[in-house]
Amino acid sequence: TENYFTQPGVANIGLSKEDIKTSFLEKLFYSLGRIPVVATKNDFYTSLALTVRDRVFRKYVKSLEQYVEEDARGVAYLSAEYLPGPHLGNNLLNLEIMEETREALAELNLNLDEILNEEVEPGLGNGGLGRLASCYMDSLATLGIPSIAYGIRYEFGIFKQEIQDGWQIESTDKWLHNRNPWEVIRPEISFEVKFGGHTEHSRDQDNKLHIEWIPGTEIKGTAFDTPILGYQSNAIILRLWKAEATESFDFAAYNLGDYYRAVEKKMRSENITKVLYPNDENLSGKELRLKQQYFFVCCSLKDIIRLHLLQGRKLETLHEKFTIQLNDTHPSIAVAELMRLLVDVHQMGWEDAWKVTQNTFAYTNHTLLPEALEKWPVNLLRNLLPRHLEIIYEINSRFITEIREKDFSGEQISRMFLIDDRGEPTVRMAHLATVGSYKVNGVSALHSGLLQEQVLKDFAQLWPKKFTNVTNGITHRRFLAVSNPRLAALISENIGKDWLTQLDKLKGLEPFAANKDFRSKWMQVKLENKKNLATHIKELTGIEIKPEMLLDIQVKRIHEYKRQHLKVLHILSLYLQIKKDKQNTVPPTAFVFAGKAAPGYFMAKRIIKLITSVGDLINNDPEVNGTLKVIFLPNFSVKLAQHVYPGADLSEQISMAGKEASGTGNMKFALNGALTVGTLDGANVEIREEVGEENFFLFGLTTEEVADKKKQGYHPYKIYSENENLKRVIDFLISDELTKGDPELFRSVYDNLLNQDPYLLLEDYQSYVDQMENVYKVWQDPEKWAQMSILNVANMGKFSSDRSIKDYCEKIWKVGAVKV
Ligand code: DL6
Repeated sequence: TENYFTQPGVANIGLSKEDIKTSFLEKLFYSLGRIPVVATKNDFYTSLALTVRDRVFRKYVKSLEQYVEEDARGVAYLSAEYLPGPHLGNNLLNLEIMEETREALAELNLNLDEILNEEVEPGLGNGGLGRLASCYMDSLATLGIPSIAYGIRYEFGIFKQEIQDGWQIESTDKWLHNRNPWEVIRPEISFEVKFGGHTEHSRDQDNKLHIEWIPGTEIKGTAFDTPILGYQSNAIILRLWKAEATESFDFAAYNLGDYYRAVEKKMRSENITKVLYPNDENLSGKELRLKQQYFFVCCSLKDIIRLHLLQGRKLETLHEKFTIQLNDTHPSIAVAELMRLLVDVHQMGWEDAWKVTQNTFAYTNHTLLPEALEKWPVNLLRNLLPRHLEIIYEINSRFITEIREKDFSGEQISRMFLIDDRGEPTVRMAHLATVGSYKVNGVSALHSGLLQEQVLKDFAQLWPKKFTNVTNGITHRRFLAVSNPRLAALISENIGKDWLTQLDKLKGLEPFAANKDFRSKWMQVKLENKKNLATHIKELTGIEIKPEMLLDIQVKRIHEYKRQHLKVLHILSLYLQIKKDKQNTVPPTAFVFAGKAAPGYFMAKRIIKLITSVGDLINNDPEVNGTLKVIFLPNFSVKLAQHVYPGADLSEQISMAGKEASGTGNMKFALNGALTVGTLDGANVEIREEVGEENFFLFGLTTEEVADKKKQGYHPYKIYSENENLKRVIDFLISDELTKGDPELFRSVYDNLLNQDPYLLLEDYQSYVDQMENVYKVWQDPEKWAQMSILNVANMGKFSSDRSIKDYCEKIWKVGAVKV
């Protein structure tokens, strides 16, 4: 490419202010046919996005050229979810043209921040899992790891959340409404995907078995590519598949009635990539979900094979040139699909194909929650993917033969079966992924340990070396450099800019914690960020808060195990203390919540109503609203998150120990200087280890204590009746003051807590309230708070996604960097 790019007259892709201005106007004139006086804000945004995309593609073609030239081993990352967040700001940072662009636009009387705000983000994920995949793309690109990320181009991403009368109301997310300037369609990269039908077995003259899958329907998957740029470095591609009807049915042969039937069929095919499913609903039996998984896996594997063969290689060496990471259990049908492609389509023998398969895949588990570990009914698989079911049975039978020779009990063997035939027979997809992969990892030290001790215990005994841990990480470039420019600037002024590529350089901040002048600058930055967040809060909810208040924030999906309602119990205890005991020892605090509840998750939606009802009560009560405010920010997204983390003082990470696989919000808060109140769950454990126990507010039972408590028999009612303060709070849930005449409103929450309390809120309540007292004590000593905040940031080096990706490269993938 270099010969091309250095020729005179080649399209201008320079990085100076003048180059950017010229390109921007060219895009406006020639790509959009607009002049400034009639252009909309979206036209300006699109022109700038296209200007930047050219420069990103310039980096991409160079990276690609290098990967091909070096014949490098690469990673294919398969994930059903991505949450990239807005691309524009991040690309400007990574190209290091933020200021040049700001100035170029200013000369045209345009404001960069307003244009950045125009971007609608792709909500192609539910939360942590999809966001993690996006952080990993950033680091893969930055580190120069030859890689390609595959997923689904959902037409409607995660639903839009509005709050009406305190309840969550969902509407569709039309992120493609204004077109998406970042993607490029690749009509030539498309694959047929079969569904249904039956298989036919036959033998040739040499008695070799041939199996043909005669499908019921076929659809087509077409690639849409988005370049993902690393910092000062390479770019990689995010390739998302869109489902389309195949052209194979002959419209001309249809009479009028059949023509409409044919169109209907086309619409049905396209349904496959219409919408993202929420992750915390029971999806077993949701045929469309399985279709989505198979659809994107099939297209991605065919594409990987295409890329492999394109370079003149043999399929037997696939695992030498590619490693495929299964991001959670969602893509695990890939194990059966690769076997099918190798054995049925490419005529490889079973043993050879199995060797390639087992050496190609690696599997990351992201949850221990049984309801989230996929199990597909055998009958559904038989109808939709009949050949895959045969392959799964064959894998199962060979695997069982293998382990029967080992020292396993009958009970262990049946626990390891790929097929669970207690009740309606189902396929345990996590077992398929484990058997078909060369490595299996969890996402924090605690979670990886529990995975090996509980969910995949027998497999860990069988293959101890197969199991490992890679603690999650986040991209500090998006979550500090882009979203918290004030703090980023203060850090760089004092320790230089190396932290952008080596986060452990933040350690250099440690001595500054003792410097009064620095502490004051640090807290001034925080205050400015809090003012910015207060403006957003006012815009989104109409509620005013004073930026000097303690901003105590919990943002994440709403789920009982994450215990947003434990925070509510605490807020109510403070409220009742002020109202009934006329005692006000609480510092002025704004409690901020945000997060979506799965549309079919009754309790989670109730918890949102509980938060907003407590908010209505407190925010409208003049006796307390100078001290307490309760805010629920609607429609949490990456974009909104980028305003929230920089403004937080206190980060709430209060899940019941053993339930949160890792958490990554915990890392984003701490990186932005918030202190954490949390349990020993997920990555909290490692965050506390890094920042020091004296800089972390710990409470609650440990995982072992939770297990013991449950074993002994847990009696929430007893705790309630023995703790007067708690009793008053719980009773308040069904009081007229809160429910405004509808005593049933929170009855389900009340009953659940008193009768089952599966997530031990009552057990952990007192310890939480006590630790919050400690938080308030420290908050009243601003110098100490500032010191702790600085020490938190200084010790966040471990939680960069660059470190995670290096761990994957070393411990799992054995892939090296190819830097441009
Ligand atoms: O690993 C990313 C992220 C973790 O940080 C969260 O703790 C974990 O809950 C999440 N897992 C999922 C899996 N699906 N479900 N449910 O989203 O992964």
